[in-house]
Amino acid sequence: MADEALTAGAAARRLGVAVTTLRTWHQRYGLGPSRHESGHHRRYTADDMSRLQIMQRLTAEGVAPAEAAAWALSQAAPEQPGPPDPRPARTDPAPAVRGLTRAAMRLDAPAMRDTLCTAIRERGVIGAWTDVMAPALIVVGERYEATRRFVEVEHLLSRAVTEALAAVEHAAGIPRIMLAAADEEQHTLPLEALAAALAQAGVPTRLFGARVPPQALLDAIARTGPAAVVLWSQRPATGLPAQLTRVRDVPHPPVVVAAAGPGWPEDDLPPGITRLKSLTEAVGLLSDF
Ligand code: B12
Repeated sequence: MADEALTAGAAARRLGVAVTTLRTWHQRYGLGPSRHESGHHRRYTADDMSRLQIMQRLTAEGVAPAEAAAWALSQAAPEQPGPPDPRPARTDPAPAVRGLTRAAMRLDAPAMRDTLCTAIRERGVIGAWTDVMAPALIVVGERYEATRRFVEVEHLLSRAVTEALAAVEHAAGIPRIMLAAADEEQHTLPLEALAAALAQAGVPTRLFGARVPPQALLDAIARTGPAAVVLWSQRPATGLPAQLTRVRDVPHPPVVVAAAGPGWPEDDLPPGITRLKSLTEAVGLLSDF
Protein backbone atom coordinates (compact mmCIF):
# COMPACT_ATOMS: atom_id res chain seq x y z
CA MET A 1 0.00 0.00 0.00
CA ALA A 2 2.90 2.30 -0.83
CA ASP A 3 0.80 5.16 -2.17
CA GLU A 4 -2.51 4.33 -0.54
CA ALA A 5 -3.59 6.67 2.23
CA LEU A 6 -6.55 5.79 4.38
CA THR A 7 -9.30 7.78 6.05
CA ALA A 8 -9.70 7.31 9.80
CA GLY A 9 -12.69 5.01 9.21
CA ALA A 10 -10.81 2.82 6.72
CA ALA A 11 -7.72 2.71 8.95
CA ALA A 12 -9.86 1.72 11.95
CA ARG A 13 -11.55 -1.05 9.94
CA ARG A 14 -8.24 -2.38 8.68
CA LEU A 15 -6.85 -2.52 12.20
CA GLY A 16 -10.09 -3.78 13.76
CA VAL A 17 -10.27 -0.94 16.30
CA ALA A 18 -12.84 1.80 16.92
CA VAL A 19 -12.42 5.18 15.22
CA THR A 20 -12.56 6.75 18.68
CA THR A 21 -9.53 4.65 19.64
CA LEU A 22 -7.59 6.10 16.70
CA ARG A 23 -8.61 9.61 17.76
CA THR A 24 -7.44 8.96 21.31
CA TRP A 25 -4.11 7.60 20.07
CA HIS A 26 -3.78 10.68 17.86
CA GLN A 27 -4.70 13.28 20.50
CA ARG A 28 -2.95 11.70 23.45
CA TYR A 29 0.11 10.11 21.93
CA GLY A 30 0.68 11.83 18.60
CA LEU A 31 0.02 8.70 16.53
CA GLY A 32 -1.96 10.59 13.93
CA PRO A 33 -2.34 10.63 10.15
CA SER A 34 0.46 12.47 8.37
CA ARG A 35 -0.74 12.94 4.78
CA HIS A 36 -2.69 16.11 4.12
CA GLU A 37 -4.61 16.72 0.88
CA SER A 38 -6.28 20.10 0.55
CA GLY A 39 -10.01 19.99 1.17
CA HIS A 40 -9.76 16.56 2.78
CA HIS A 41 -9.25 15.23 6.24
CA ARG A 42 -5.76 14.01 6.92
CA ARG A 43 -5.05 10.43 5.86
CA TYR A 44 -3.06 7.57 7.30
CA THR A 45 -0.06 6.59 5.17
CA ALA A 46 1.61 3.17 5.09
CA ASP A 47 4.15 4.36 7.68
CA ASP A 48 1.34 5.68 9.92
CA MET A 49 -0.38 2.30 9.62
CA SER A 50 2.71 0.35 10.57
CA ARG A 51 3.12 2.54 13.68
CA LEU A 52 -0.55 1.96 14.55
CA GLN A 53 -0.10 -1.79 14.12
CA ILE A 54 2.76 -1.71 16.63
CA MET A 55 0.59 0.34 19.02
CA GLN A 56 -2.30 -2.08 18.65
CA ARG A 57 -0.13 -5.18 19.16
CA LEU A 58 1.66 -3.82 22.22
CA THR A 59 -1.47 -2.51 23.96
CA ALA A 60 -3.28 -5.81 23.28
CA GLU A 61 -0.33 -7.53 24.96
CA GLY A 62 -0.70 -5.39 28.06
CA VAL A 63 1.95 -2.71 27.51
CA ALA A 64 0.79 0.67 28.91
CA PRO A 65 -0.50 2.88 26.05
CA ALA A 66 2.04 5.69 26.65
CA GLU A 67 4.92 3.23 26.57
CA ALA A 68 3.52 1.44 23.52
CA ALA A 69 3.10 4.77 21.70
CA ALA A 70 6.67 5.81 22.50
CA TRP A 71 7.89 2.53 21.07
CA ALA A 72 5.65 2.83 17.97
CA LEU A 73 6.81 6.41 17.31
CA SER A 74 10.44 5.38 17.59
CA GLN A 75 10.00 2.83 14.78
CA ALA A 76 11.39 3.50 11.32
CA ALA A 77 9.49 2.71 8.08
CA PRO A 78 8.51 -0.96 7.89
CA GLU A 79 11.09 -1.84 5.20
CA GLN A 80 13.89 -0.85 7.56
CA PRO A 81 14.35 -3.47 10.28
CA GLY A 82 13.92 -1.97 13.75
CA PRO A 83 15.77 -3.01 16.90
CA PRO A 84 14.90 -6.43 18.29
CA ASP A 85 11.74 -6.67 20.38
CA PRO A 86 12.87 -6.33 24.02
CA ARG A 87 9.79 -8.03 25.45
CA PRO A 88 9.90 -11.70 26.42
CA ALA A 89 8.34 -14.19 24.02
CA ARG A 90 4.92 -15.49 25.04
CA THR A 91 5.49 -18.53 27.20
CA ASP A 92 3.60 -21.73 28.01
CA PRO A 93 0.79 -20.71 30.41
CA ALA A 94 0.75 -24.03 32.35
CA PRO A 95 3.30 -22.96 35.03
CA ALA A 96 1.38 -19.72 35.63
CA VAL A 97 -1.90 -21.66 36.04
CA ARG A 98 -0.19 -24.07 38.49
CA GLY A 99 1.46 -21.19 40.37
CA LEU A 100 -1.82 -19.28 40.63
CA THR A 101 -3.80 -22.33 41.76
CA ARG A 102 -1.19 -23.26 44.39
CA ALA A 103 -1.00 -19.68 45.67
CA ALA A 104 -4.81 -19.67 45.89
CA MET A 105 -4.83 -22.95 47.85
CA ARG A 106 -2.26 -21.45 50.29
CA LEU A 107 -4.42 -18.29 50.54
CA ASP A 108 -1.31 -16.38 49.49
CA ALA A 109 -2.71 -13.11 48.08
CA PRO A 110 0.64 -11.40 47.27
CA ALA A 111 1.79 -14.41 45.21
CA MET A 112 -1.54 -14.44 43.36
CA ARG A 113 -1.17 -10.73 42.64
CA ASP A 114 2.35 -11.24 41.25
CA THR A 115 1.28 -14.06 38.95
CA LEU A 116 -1.78 -12.18 37.74
CA CYS A 117 0.06 -8.91 37.05
CA THR A 118 2.82 -10.76 35.20
CA ALA A 119 0.22 -12.62 33.14
CA ILE A 120 -1.51 -9.38 32.11
CA ARG A 121 1.80 -7.69 31.33
CA GLU A 122 3.10 -10.57 29.24
CA ARG A 123 -0.10 -11.75 27.56
CA GLY A 124 -2.49 -8.79 27.62
CA VAL A 125 -5.90 -9.10 29.24
CA ILE A 126 -7.34 -11.51 26.67
CA GLY A 127 -4.38 -13.91 26.94
CA ALA A 128 -4.17 -13.59 30.73
CA TRP A 129 -7.89 -14.31 31.17
CA THR A 130 -8.12 -17.12 28.62
CA ASP A 131 -4.83 -18.90 29.34
CA VAL A 132 -4.27 -18.27 33.06
CA MET A 133 -7.20 -16.84 35.05
CA ALA A 134 -10.10 -18.87 33.61
CA PRO A 135 -8.22 -22.22 33.79
CA ALA A 136 -7.25 -21.54 37.44
CA LEU A 137 -10.85 -20.58 38.31
CA ILE A 138 -12.12 -23.75 36.66
CA VAL A 139 -9.61 -25.90 38.66
CA VAL A 140 -10.70 -24.23 41.90
CA GLY A 141 -14.37 -24.69 40.94
CA GLU A 142 -13.75 -28.40 40.27
CA ARG A 143 -12.04 -28.84 43.64
CA TYR A 144 -15.04 -27.26 45.31
CA GLU A 145 -17.42 -29.50 43.40
CA ALA A 146 -15.45 -32.63 44.33
CA THR A 147 -14.95 -31.83 48.01
CA ARG A 148 -17.52 -29.14 48.93
CA ARG A 149 -14.56 -27.37 50.51
CA PHE A 150 -12.30 -24.42 49.63
CA VAL A 151 -15.02 -21.81 49.20
CA GLU A 152 -12.58 -19.40 50.89
CA VAL A 153 -10.03 -20.19 48.16
CA GLU A 154 -12.60 -19.32 45.51
CA HIS A 155 -13.37 -16.04 47.23
CA LEU A 156 -9.73 -14.96 47.64
CA LEU A 157 -8.82 -15.94 44.08
CA SER A 158 -11.86 -14.07 42.76
CA ARG A 159 -10.82 -10.99 44.71
CA ALA A 160 -7.26 -11.16 43.35
CA VAL A 161 -8.54 -11.50 39.77
CA THR A 162 -10.91 -8.56 40.28
CA GLU A 163 -8.06 -6.37 41.59
CA ALA A 164 -5.70 -7.30 38.76
CA LEU A 165 -8.32 -6.58 36.09
CA ALA A 166 -9.40 -3.33 37.75
CA ALA A 167 -5.79 -2.12 37.67
CA VAL A 168 -5.80 -2.01 33.86
CA GLU A 169 -5.80 1.61 32.75
CA HIS A 170 -9.30 2.87 31.89
CA ALA A 171 -10.06 4.08 28.37
CA ALA A 172 -11.01 7.73 27.93
CA GLY A 173 -14.32 8.87 26.45
CA ILE A 174 -18.03 8.46 26.98
CA PRO A 175 -18.94 4.79 27.35
CA ARG A 176 -21.39 3.43 24.79
CA ILE A 177 -21.20 -0.13 26.08
CA MET A 178 -23.00 -1.35 29.20
CA LEU A 179 -21.95 -4.54 30.98
CA ALA A 180 -24.12 -6.04 33.71
CA ALA A 181 -24.72 -9.31 35.47
CA ALA A 182 -28.27 -10.68 35.29
CA ASP A 183 -30.68 -10.35 38.18
CA GLU A 184 -29.35 -12.25 41.25
CA GLU A 185 -26.19 -13.27 39.38
CA GLN A 186 -23.09 -12.95 41.53
CA HIS A 187 -20.54 -14.20 39.00
CA THR A 188 -18.97 -11.17 37.36
CA LEU A 189 -15.32 -12.01 36.61
CA PRO A 190 -15.81 -12.67 32.87
CA LEU A 191 -17.51 -9.26 32.56
CA GLU A 192 -14.63 -7.66 34.45
CA ALA A 193 -12.24 -9.34 32.00
CA LEU A 194 -14.32 -7.98 29.12
CA ALA A 195 -14.24 -4.44 30.55
CA ALA A 196 -10.45 -4.63 31.03
CA ALA A 197 -9.84 -6.11 27.56
CA LEU A 198 -11.96 -3.38 25.96
CA ALA A 199 -10.13 -0.73 27.98
CA GLN A 200 -6.88 -2.09 26.61
CA ALA A 201 -8.32 -1.74 23.12
CA GLY A 202 -9.17 1.90 23.95
CA VAL A 203 -12.92 1.29 24.34
CA PRO A 204 -14.60 2.67 27.51
CA THR A 205 -17.43 0.74 29.16
CA ARG A 206 -19.91 1.06 32.05
CA LEU A 207 -19.51 -2.01 34.21
CA PHE A 208 -22.36 -2.45 36.71
CA GLY A 209 -21.20 -5.69 38.28
CA ALA A 210 -23.24 -8.27 40.18
CA ARG A 211 -27.00 -8.78 40.60
CA VAL A 212 -28.36 -5.83 38.66
CA PRO A 213 -32.15 -5.60 39.24
CA PRO A 214 -33.96 -5.59 35.86
CA GLN A 215 -35.74 -2.28 36.47
CA ALA A 216 -32.47 -0.59 37.49
CA LEU A 217 -30.88 -1.84 34.28
CA LEU A 218 -33.75 -0.44 32.19
CA ASP A 219 -33.50 2.91 34.01
CA ALA A 220 -29.76 3.05 33.34
CA ILE A 221 -30.37 2.29 29.65
CA ALA A 222 -33.01 5.05 29.43
CA ARG A 223 -30.62 7.52 31.08
CA THR A 224 -27.49 6.75 29.07
CA GLY A 225 -28.67 5.29 25.71
CA PRO A 226 -25.93 2.68 25.24
CA ALA A 227 -25.17 1.28 21.77
CA ALA A 228 -24.54 -2.19 23.21
CA VAL A 229 -25.67 -3.98 26.35
CA VAL A 230 -24.09 -7.26 27.49
CA LEU A 231 -25.86 -9.30 30.18
CA TRP A 232 -23.89 -12.07 31.91
CA SER A 233 -25.53 -15.19 33.34
CA GLN A 234 -23.33 -17.93 34.81
CA ARG A 235 -26.09 -20.20 36.12
CA PRO A 236 -29.37 -21.32 34.53
CA ALA A 237 -31.18 -19.98 37.60
CA THR A 238 -30.30 -16.42 36.53
CA GLY A 239 -30.51 -16.85 32.74
CA LEU A 240 -34.13 -15.78 32.22
CA PRO A 241 -34.57 -14.59 28.60
CA ALA A 242 -37.31 -12.09 29.57
CA GLN A 243 -34.49 -9.87 30.88
CA LEU A 244 -33.04 -9.75 27.37
CA THR A 245 -36.33 -9.04 25.61
CA ARG A 246 -37.12 -6.20 28.02
CA VAL A 247 -33.83 -4.56 27.03
CA ARG A 248 -34.42 -5.28 23.33
CA ASP A 249 -37.88 -3.66 23.48
CA VAL A 250 -37.03 -0.33 25.16
CA PRO A 251 -38.12 2.78 23.15
CA HIS A 252 -34.61 3.55 21.82
CA PRO A 253 -33.05 0.10 21.88
CA PRO A 254 -29.31 -0.57 21.84
CA VAL A 255 -27.95 -1.75 18.49
CA VAL A 256 -26.64 -4.90 20.17
CA VAL A 257 -28.26 -6.74 23.08
CA ALA A 258 -25.97 -9.64 23.92
CA ALA A 259 -26.38 -12.70 26.11
CA ALA A 260 -23.05 -13.91 27.49
CA GLY A 261 -22.26 -16.78 29.83
CA PRO A 262 -23.31 -20.43 30.20
CA GLY A 263 -26.49 -19.61 32.18
CA TRP A 264 -28.58 -18.54 29.16
CA PRO A 265 -30.58 -21.24 27.32
CA GLU A 266 -28.36 -23.12 24.89
CA ASP A 267 -30.38 -22.85 21.65
CA ASP A 268 -33.45 -20.68 21.93
CA LEU A 269 -32.53 -17.14 22.63
CA PRO A 270 -35.23 -14.63 21.64
CA PRO A 271 -34.93 -13.02 18.18
CA GLY A 272 -32.65 -9.99 17.99
CA ILE A 273 -30.36 -11.18 20.78
CA THR A 274 -26.67 -11.77 20.01
CA ARG A 275 -24.92 -14.62 21.78
CA LEU A 276 -21.32 -14.03 22.81
CA LYS A 277 -19.31 -17.18 23.37
CA SER A 278 -15.78 -16.06 24.12
CA LEU A 279 -13.86 -13.05 25.36
CA THR A 280 -12.07 -12.73 22.03
CA GLU A 281 -15.36 -12.76 20.11
CA ALA A 282 -16.88 -10.20 22.49
CA VAL A 283 -13.93 -7.81 22.19
CA GLY A 284 -14.00 -8.20 18.39
CA LEU A 285 -17.68 -7.26 18.19
CA LEU A 286 -17.72 -4.49 20.78
CA SER A 287 -14.51 -2.74 19.69
CA ASP A 288 -16.51 -1.28 16.80
CA PHE A 289 -18.67 0.86 19.12
C1 B12 B 1 -15.40 -17.62 41.05
C2 B12 B 1 -16.69 -18.36 41.31
C3 B12 B 1 -17.59 -17.84 42.24
C4 B12 B 1 -17.36 -16.50 42.91
C5 B12 B 1 -17.75 -15.38 41.90
C6 B12 B 1 -16.95 -14.10 42.12
C7 B12 B 1 -17.15 -13.13 41.00
N1 B12 B 1 -16.95 -11.86 41.33
O1 B12 B 1 -17.48 -13.47 39.87
C8 B12 B 1 -18.32 -16.60 44.14
C9 B12 B 1 -17.55 -17.14 45.30
C10 B12 B 1 -19.03 -15.30 44.53
C11 B12 B 1 -19.29 -17.66 43.64
C12 B12 B 1 -20.55 -17.83 44.16
C13 B12 B 1 -21.38 -18.87 43.82
N2 B12 B 1 -21.11 -19.89 42.98
CO1 B12 B 1 -19.55 -19.93 41.85
N3 B12 B 1 -18.05 -20.27 40.84
C14 B12 B 1 -16.98 -19.57 40.62
C15 B12 B 1 -16.05 -20.27 39.60
C16 B12 B 1 -14.92 -20.92 40.37
C17 B12 B 1 -15.53 -19.39 38.48
C18 B12 B 1 -16.62 -18.55 37.81
C19 B12 B 1 -16.16 -17.88 36.56
O2 B12 B 1 -15.71 -16.75 36.59
N4 B12 B 1 -16.29 -18.59 35.40
C20 B12 B 1 -15.93 -18.06 34.11
C21 B12 B 1 -15.11 -19.06 33.28
C22 B12 B 1 -13.80 -19.31 34.01
O3 B12 B 1 -15.82 -20.29 33.19
P1 B12 B 1 -17.02 -20.55 32.16
O4 B12 B 1 -18.13 -19.58 32.33
O5 B12 B 1 -17.36 -21.99 32.26
O6 B12 B 1 -16.36 -20.25 30.75
C23 B12 B 1 -16.97 -20.67 29.55
C24 B12 B 1 -17.75 -19.59 28.85
O7 B12 B 1 -18.43 -18.74 29.76
C25 B12 B 1 -16.72 -18.85 28.00
N5 B12 B 1 -16.14 -17.63 28.56
C26 B12 B 1 -15.16 -17.57 29.48
N6 B12 B 1 -14.84 -16.28 29.73
C27 B12 B 1 -15.65 -15.52 28.96
C28 B12 B 1 -15.75 -14.13 28.84
C29 B12 B 1 -16.70 -13.58 27.97
C30 B12 B 1 -16.84 -12.09 27.82
C31 B12 B 1 -17.54 -14.45 27.20
C32 B12 B 1 -18.54 -13.87 26.27
C33 B12 B 1 -17.42 -15.84 27.33
C34 B12 B 1 -16.48 -16.37 28.21
O8 B12 B 1 -15.66 -19.74 27.81
C35 B12 B 1 -15.81 -20.92 28.62
C36 B12 B 1 -15.98 -22.13 27.72
O9 B12 B 1 -17.16 -22.09 27.03
C37 B12 B 1 -17.05 -21.31 38.98
C38 B12 B 1 -16.40 -22.55 38.39
C39 B12 B 1 -16.51 -22.51 36.85
N7 B12 B 1 -16.16 -23.61 36.23
O10 B12 B 1 -16.89 -21.55 36.23
C40 B12 B 1 -18.06 -21.53 40.12
C41 B12 B 1 -19.49 -21.89 39.76
C42 B12 B 1 -19.94 -21.10 38.54
N8 B12 B 1 -20.24 -21.46 40.94
C43 B12 B 1 -21.22 -22.22 41.21
C44 B12 B 1 -22.12 -22.02 42.29
C45 B12 B 1 -23.12 -23.12 42.53
C46 B12 B 1 -22.07 -20.85 43.06
C47 B12 B 1 -23.02 -20.48 44.21
C48 B12 B 1 -24.48 -20.75 43.92
C49 B12 B 1 -22.53 -21.20 45.45
C50 B12 B 1 -23.41 -21.05 46.66
N9 B12 B 1 -23.97 -22.18 47.03
O11 B12 B 1 -23.56 -19.99 47.17
C51 B12 B 1 -22.75 -18.98 44.37
C52 B12 B 1 -23.64 -18.11 43.43
C53 B12 B 1 -24.66 -17.30 44.07
C54 B12 B 1 -25.38 -16.43 43.03
N10 B12 B 1 -26.52 -15.96 43.43
O12 B12 B 1 -24.94 -16.17 41.91
C55 B12 B 1 -21.32 -23.41 40.26
C56 B12 B 1 -22.47 -23.19 39.25
C57 B12 B 1 -23.19 -24.48 38.94
C58 B12 B 1 -24.34 -24.18 38.02
N11 B12 B 1 -24.15 -24.47 36.72
O13 B12 B 1 -25.34 -23.67 38.43
C59 B12 B 1 -19.88 -23.42 39.64
C60 B12 B 1 -19.80 -23.95 38.20
C61 B12 B 1 -18.97 -24.24 40.59
C62 B12 B 1 -19.31 -25.70 40.61
N12 B12 B 1 -18.65 -26.49 39.79
O14 B12 B 1 -20.17 -26.11 41.36
N13 B12 B 1 -18.75 -18.41 42.66
